[in-house]
Amino acid sequence: MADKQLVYVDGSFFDKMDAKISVFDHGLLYGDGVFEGIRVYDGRVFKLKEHIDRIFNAAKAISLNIPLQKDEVTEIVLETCRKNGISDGYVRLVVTRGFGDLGLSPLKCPKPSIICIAATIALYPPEFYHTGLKVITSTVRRNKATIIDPQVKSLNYLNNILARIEADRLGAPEALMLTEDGLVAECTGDNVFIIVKGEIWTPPIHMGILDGITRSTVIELAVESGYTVKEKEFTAFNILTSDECFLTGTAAELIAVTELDGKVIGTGKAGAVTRHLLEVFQNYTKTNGEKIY
Ligand code: PXG
Repeated sequence: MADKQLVYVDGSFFDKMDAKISVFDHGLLYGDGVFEGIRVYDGRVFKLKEHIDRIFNAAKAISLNIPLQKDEVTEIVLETCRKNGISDGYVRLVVTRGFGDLGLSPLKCPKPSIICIAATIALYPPEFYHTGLKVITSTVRRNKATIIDPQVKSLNYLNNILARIEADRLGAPEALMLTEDGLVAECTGDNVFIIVKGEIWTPPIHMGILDGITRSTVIELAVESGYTVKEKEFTAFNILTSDECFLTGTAAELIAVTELDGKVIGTGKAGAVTRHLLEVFQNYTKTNGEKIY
């Protein structure tokens, strides 16, 4: 990693302390914008095409016209990694609605802003992958797709932050979020899976969850490895009575959950399927991704 952190903002690279956008940007004033969190492994950007496609879809869903082509945004991500000498780390790509006035209407925001930050990443301590996470269920329900669709990875993350505050207060590393109907949706920054009698279950996207890129990758790898994977609705009861539960996300990769609200899941340790899939996933990350250099 280079000494100085250089941040891309609208066509130029700035020193970390000089990388700024306007206080009139609707990204700040209203959380109006979209973002991606992307992982870099051994000089390759993992699932870059999928992240670029997802941010363009999210932008489209909120009528935000990204003023560049996909290949240009792809190059911004790669160049930001190069400028910062990143071989392993994390990229935050942000598109805001841009400079506007104090009214809500995006009609007053002529030009979206594009920001790209490449940094190192804070990971869970390695022992958590053996002991598993002790997760709590948040009283905050996940946004309904008909109100703010969780498929849009928007700059408005208050729903998740409110759940994370509850987890922090209880000393838990993640919070499980339910739908308004009390079905399992996802965690604040991770998708949820359980193992039931040898089958792998995960909630379907239409329930109102983020279409996680790690989630899709794990489903694909699990099917290739011979597991039966079902996208189906389930409740906290199914988590508590499951053989194993794990979360997937860009930062966490694939990590066991061994307690929910103080109740032990399975053996209370990371289970065999979870450990196997983590190994398969980590092997996959070693050989896949867009080369930076
Ligand atoms: N659900 C939500 C609500 C998320 O925000 C995931 C699931 C997992 O998706 P991916 O595509 O990463 O497999 C996310 C992703 C952070 C951070 O800084 C959060 C995410 C990703 C990277 C970093 O907390 N959330």
